[in-house]
Amino acid sequence: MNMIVGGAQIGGIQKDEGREAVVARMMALMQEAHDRGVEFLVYPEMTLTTFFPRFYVEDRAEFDHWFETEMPNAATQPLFDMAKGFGMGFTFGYCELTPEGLHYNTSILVSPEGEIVLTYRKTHLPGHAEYEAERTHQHLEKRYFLAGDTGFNVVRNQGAIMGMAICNDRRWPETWRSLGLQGVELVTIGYNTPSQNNLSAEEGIERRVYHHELSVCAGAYQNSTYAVAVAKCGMEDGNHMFAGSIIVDPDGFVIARAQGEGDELIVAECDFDKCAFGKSTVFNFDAHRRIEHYDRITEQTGVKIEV
Ligand code: CDT
Repeated sequence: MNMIVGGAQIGGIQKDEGREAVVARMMALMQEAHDRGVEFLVYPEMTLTTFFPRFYVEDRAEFDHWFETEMPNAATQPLFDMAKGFGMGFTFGYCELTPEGLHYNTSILVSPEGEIVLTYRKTHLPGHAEYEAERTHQHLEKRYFLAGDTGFNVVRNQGAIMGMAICNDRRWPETWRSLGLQGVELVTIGYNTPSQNNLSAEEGIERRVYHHELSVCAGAYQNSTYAVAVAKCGMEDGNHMFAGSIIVDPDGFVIARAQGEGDELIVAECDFDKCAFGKSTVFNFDAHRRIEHYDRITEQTGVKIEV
């Protein structure tokens, strides 16, 4: 079964840029995607706002304006309407504030009929919760978000088994295997990755981009699935985030790659029948996994050295 899949990379969003302006950019990419035959489109993590966890506020309620209390809402309804008109499925990330007052870094998957058919709340939150004066850059996701409560689920959408992960999740094999064990055929990943956000002078942008690509290619190969990883990138409020949006096939090869750091569409035709080869041979989980040796994966969080 073939599907033309797109990744809508979004260039930097500045602090003062309103949701309507961002949605207009998303719709321009959706129009281009439709013109190129895209049937399912992937947008980044936190698509609607600047990547505000780089900023510290003592009273976190001052940042509630970055969060959405309903979805779709007035700003995003035109995007939902456009997709429905095109018969296109899509996914994007945003900051969710629930009626119970809980804050999540969330991604939704929307069917071509305009229904939200899967919601995912980010599991692996990088960074820290308090201001750290010794850092050159703050990364305060643990201050502004709760760890997600959904776990990694899949949905059958447009004939393919789809699942979502968000940014830092892509670096963890547990993410991929949780989806792989449900037969996933397309993993979507939105990300915002600062080019500099820790104290290590050695870790340049090339190494960061390599680690991103390595993680996505390995995850796709080891679970025999397509993956679409899409950046929000470029300069945001004087801070750089790398681009590097890619579509990867079940062999772990990059089949589409963004060229720049701005708004840009990448497109690839995915043949989901190709997922079956890896899933039935070297990664035939039923035949080859040895769960009797995997207890540590779920019983232990950090490293314990006992020798
Ligand atoms: N948004 C997000 O999760 N970013 C993190 C930055 C970690 S610093 C290497 C990421 O894993 O890309």
